[in-house]
Amino acid sequence: MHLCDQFTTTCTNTNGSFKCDCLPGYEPSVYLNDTCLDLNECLDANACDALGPNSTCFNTIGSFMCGCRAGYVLNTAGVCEEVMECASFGMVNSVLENLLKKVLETGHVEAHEYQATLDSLLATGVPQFNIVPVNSSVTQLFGGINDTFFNIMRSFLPCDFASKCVVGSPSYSCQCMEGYQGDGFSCLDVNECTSYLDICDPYAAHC
Ligand SMILES: [Ca+2]
Repeated sequence: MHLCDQFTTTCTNTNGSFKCDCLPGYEPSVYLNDTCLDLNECLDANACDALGPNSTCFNTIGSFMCGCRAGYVLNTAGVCEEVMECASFGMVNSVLENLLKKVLETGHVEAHEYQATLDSLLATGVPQFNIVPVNSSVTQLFGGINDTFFNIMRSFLPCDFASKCVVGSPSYSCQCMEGYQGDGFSCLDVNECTSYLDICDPYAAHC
C-alpha cells in the first residue's frame, strides 16, 4: 500500500484513490510520482530582498533563511548594513598601497605623489578615525619622510597600517599582520634577526 510521506506531503482522498500534495517548502519530484523534494528558495534572486541588497540566502530542507553577506550586519531597521569601520579601512589601505610600494622601493616620493594620494584619500569620503598611535608601523614606514602627509594619513586609519581589520558585531577589531607585534592599533615590525630564535645557520649564513 502506498502512503504519502508525512514530512513532505499532505494526503488528499480522491474518488477511489488518493493523491499526495507537496507541503509548503517542497516541490513535486520530476522523476518520482507522489514524491516531493525540497524547494530551493534561494534560486529566486529576490528571496531575501527584505533584508536589502547585501543580504544572502541559505537554503534549508523545507525552508530557507536570510542573513547578511560578510562585512555586513543587520541594523535596527532589519536591513543589512555595511560595517563601516572595516570597509573604510579597506578603501584607505588600497589608496595607500601604491605609495607604500614606492616608499619601500626607493625611500623617496615626489611631492606631487603625496598630493595625489591625499586627493584620493579625501575622495574615498571615509570619515577620519584618528586613533592610530604615533608609535606604530605607520611611523616606521612613513614617519619623517613627509610629516604633514604622515599626520593626515594617520587620521584616516582605524587600525594600524600593518594590521587586518576584522568585522565583528557590534564593532570591529584590529589584528596585527604576520611579522608585526602589537595590539592591532599599534603594530611594530618584529626584527627576527635580534630575537632569541636562531633562524639562520650561524656558520653558512648571516641574517
Ligand atoms: Ca528549501
